[in-house]
Amino acid sequence: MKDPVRIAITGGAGQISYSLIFRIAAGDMLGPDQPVILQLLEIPQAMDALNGVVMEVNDCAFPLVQDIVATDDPNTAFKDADFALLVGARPRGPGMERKDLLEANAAIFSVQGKALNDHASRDVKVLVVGNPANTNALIASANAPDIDAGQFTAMTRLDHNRALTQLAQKTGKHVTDVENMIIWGNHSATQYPDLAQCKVDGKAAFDLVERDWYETDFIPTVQQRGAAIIKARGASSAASAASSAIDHMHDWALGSKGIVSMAIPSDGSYGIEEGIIYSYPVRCQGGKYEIVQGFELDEFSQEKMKATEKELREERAAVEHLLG
Ligand code: NAX
Repeated sequence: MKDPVRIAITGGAGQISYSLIFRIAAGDMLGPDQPVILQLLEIPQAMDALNGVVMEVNDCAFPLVQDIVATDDPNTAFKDADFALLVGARPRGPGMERKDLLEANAAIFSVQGKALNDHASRDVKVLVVGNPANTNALIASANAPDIDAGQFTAMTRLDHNRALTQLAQKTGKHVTDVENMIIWGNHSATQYPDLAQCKVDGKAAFDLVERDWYETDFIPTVQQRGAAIIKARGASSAASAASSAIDHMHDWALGSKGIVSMAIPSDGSYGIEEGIIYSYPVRCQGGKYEIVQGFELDEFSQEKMKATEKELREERAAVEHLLG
């Protein structure tokens, strides 16, 4: 049996974690031969609820779970963490402006960035799920100068998976027949789900779907899917978000089958400004991701990519004073 790895999860009593923790414990993220130690973080007011979750994990008698830590102290939660899934965040309250939301979360993610810097494994893989995810990841990274910035990522895999299904259903094929799906930019309504490089069963997606469907149906459906789930379910995406977080970490740690979307620090690729966390097409191998280069971008794509880049630059400007 392998040595256990330490997995920190914040927002452990929240709705995403109610699926995420159990699937990680079952081995879905790192495989059926990888024991885990779960290190769960909550705010003090939610510790009773978190302890209830711990009781349930214990009641599952998962063979892979070696230990569970439940705490309201980020320094304890991130101690020696090999993986950190930052799910807990401050939701938008009544009357809260976008700027207030950014600031409230910036406060949380700067504290967590420092705690990761001081206590986590130097190789920790960080995934930020809590919104605004891209900018929260930037803040955490800015507060963790001793950890390589490339180890801070944000989640656009849910958008990627949503896009796969939309295209597969439209073309009467299966998600596994779709290659080269790309989500560019921010995990927000400005994201750009791009079909220009996509193939379904080896055929160019643009030969199979109409341009009009792409522009007026596919793109807005993927961009607005979160709101559609809230409308239908009365609560935001939870199990699907957890599943995508598992896909993101699984592929990063163990390798991706093809191209997947990850929000990562921009290195200037595709003309995107450095210093923001931007979703790119990547391939993962040997515990590392690499941006897939060389895609040709038409004017339509470039415009959409710039629009979502602009939003990320504005988000960064709103929290600049917290970036250290
Ligand atoms: P919940 O409100 O159910 O749970 C969040 C939990 O985080 C709560 O239990 C809360 O007490 C805890 N929390 C708040 N501040 C904390 C802190 N400083 N330290 C530790 N825990 C803290 O939200 P849930 O539905 O689980 O969603 C969590 C986050 O994911 C939200 O920000 C949400 O917007 C975001 N999402 C991101 C997605 C993505 O694709 N990137 C999709 C799904 C989801 O909307």
